[in-house]
Amino acid sequence: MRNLIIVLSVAVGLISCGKETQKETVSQEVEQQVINEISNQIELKGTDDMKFDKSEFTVKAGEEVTLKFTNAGVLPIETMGHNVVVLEKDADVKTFATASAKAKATNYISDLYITDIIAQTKLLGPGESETIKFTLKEEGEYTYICTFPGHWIAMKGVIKAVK
Ligand SMILES: [Cu+2]
Repeated sequence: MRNLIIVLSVAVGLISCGKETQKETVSQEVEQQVINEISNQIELKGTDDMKFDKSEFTVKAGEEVTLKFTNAGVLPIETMGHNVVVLEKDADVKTFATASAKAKATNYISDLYITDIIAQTKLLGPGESETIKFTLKEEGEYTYICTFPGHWIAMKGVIKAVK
């Protein structure tokens, strides 16, 4: 899907010659990397600039999702570790993230709000990957974050589950 968006961007660039605004709109979509296509196979990367490479996915509700997460950075886990935690629809993301940021002994997952968690990876260091599987039973929007201290505000995205 990402490739398709880039191809479209080039095509618009060629046709619009001089219509700068149109070109800019399309390139912003590439930056955000919102995945509109429905697929239960998800690949996500975390980077040294404290970002996920994708901010939105759409999956089928009630069917198993496979999420492969990679820490694509080079900085050490102690200063730039990343994880992915998928939260329940009704979770208070800020409360969960704030508590988890203090839970160093349990790899930044607070045991106070364990029921908010649908799925999680381990805290990963540079070059590490982990694949997790989970099912989003109901339709709706599920937030995912990285719980390493200070990361969740920037490292946050949404998985939309549809029927
Ligand atoms: Cu992180």
